[in-house]
Amino acid sequence: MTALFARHALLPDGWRRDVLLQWGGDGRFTAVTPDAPAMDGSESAGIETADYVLPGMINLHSHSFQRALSGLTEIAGEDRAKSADSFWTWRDLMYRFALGIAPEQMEAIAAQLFAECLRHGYTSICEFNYVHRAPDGALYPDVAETARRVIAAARHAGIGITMLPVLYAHAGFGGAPLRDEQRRFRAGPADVLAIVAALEPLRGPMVEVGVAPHSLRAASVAQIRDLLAGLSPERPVHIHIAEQGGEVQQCIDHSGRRPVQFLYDNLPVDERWCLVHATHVADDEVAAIAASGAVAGLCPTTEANLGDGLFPLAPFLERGGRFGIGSDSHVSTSPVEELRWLEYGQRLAGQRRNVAVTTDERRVGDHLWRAALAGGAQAAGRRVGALAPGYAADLLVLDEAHPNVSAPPELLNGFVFSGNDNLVKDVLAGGQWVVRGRQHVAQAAIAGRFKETLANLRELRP
Ligand code: NGQ
Ligand code: ZN
Repeated sequence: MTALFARHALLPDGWRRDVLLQWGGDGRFTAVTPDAPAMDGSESAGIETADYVLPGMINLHSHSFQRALSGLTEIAGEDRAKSADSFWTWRDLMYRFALGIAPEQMEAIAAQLFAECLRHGYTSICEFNYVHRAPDGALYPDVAETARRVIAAARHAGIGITMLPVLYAHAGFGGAPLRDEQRRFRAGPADVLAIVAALEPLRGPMVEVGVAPHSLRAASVAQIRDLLAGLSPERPVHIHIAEQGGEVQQCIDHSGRRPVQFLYDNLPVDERWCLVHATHVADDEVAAIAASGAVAGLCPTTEANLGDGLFPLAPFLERGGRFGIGSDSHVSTSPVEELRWLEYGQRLAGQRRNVAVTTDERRVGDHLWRAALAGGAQAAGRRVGALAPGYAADLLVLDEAHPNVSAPPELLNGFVFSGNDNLVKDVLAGGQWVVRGRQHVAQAAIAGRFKETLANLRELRP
């Protein structure tokens, strides 16, 4: 099957009727034709039909190994002082876990994560990969060992991936040496470029490779410059930018500037950049990000889980800012939940309704889905996020029989804001059906390996 007839499909110019979608063996759409002749009896013509079809979502921020920790850090420490449990205490637990995982375990965890992401409507992922070294801190014989494992998991599950090997050199601003428990993360500009070079043969329609300076805490401006000097100019660059109040203060103490200001003062930030957790931003920083065309990488469920704070979405959208969503620590693997939290956080903080809209698009669900597709595609650096010729053949078929699925223009608002059932029935990624009838096609094998891996990792878990 290399074609699908959709009675309703979300194309770049909006909802269209009777769309014939065709793709080739390279996993890209070859033709997308609205108002195609009715396909009654199409089954006999060998063409499958669907009622409601939309582009698959891009998950622009993932640390896949953290999927094995989700749900396990929700226990308060014995010290009940006001700030005893924080992002930083969570990070200590996460570090302890990261120290003990073997590469094949990373692969098993990532495969489970990616299958879940696909079932919920993500067809692309950006992996911010920083566990590079062996538990004793030595390089693996293959510098790209862990990156390769995560890419293998993506291939197995059938999700498109942008691998972002991480530059990680310091424990804090001003070049503080790494802590012992960060020894697996160590990678300078030359190490990251060696990983990028090793992964070069894996690039293709389903795999892209960019880079990620971990944060302004973990990478100096000089190191980021060296990294960029060695990389083709079109490759994506992601960075954690201003997630916690504490790191904003450390940046000010170190440089006299807030993180986004410091970044823009020192580096040429443009459309290839994705600023992950641009949570704590002043008005001039909101304006700078929007004007630069960089994507704000928002991860609302993780940011809520870790007590980060709220990104000022309304002023950012007013300035034409671009954003996408990521599941980061994977406490949720649903784009619906991510988008819902994004909007609801703004409503709660502002005591108002219907924030993520524009004058042209007043339906919140529609604006959220379409804006996150565009921003996510830009951050992924792959031709994804549109049902259009030349783009990856990634699409979702929603369950037409479900009471929460109604015809456009209601469809996306119902999908994003109504109920908790997963409305994604079938998923095509890179021209392959990877989810059928809500089941991932390799679910039993992937889940079996994941459970076995978790059992083996039991003593490492908090
Ligand atoms: C990470 N996660 O790299 O996994 C980070 C925590 C840090 C989030 N920021 C570590 N959510 O920022 O130092
Ligand atoms: Zn992150």
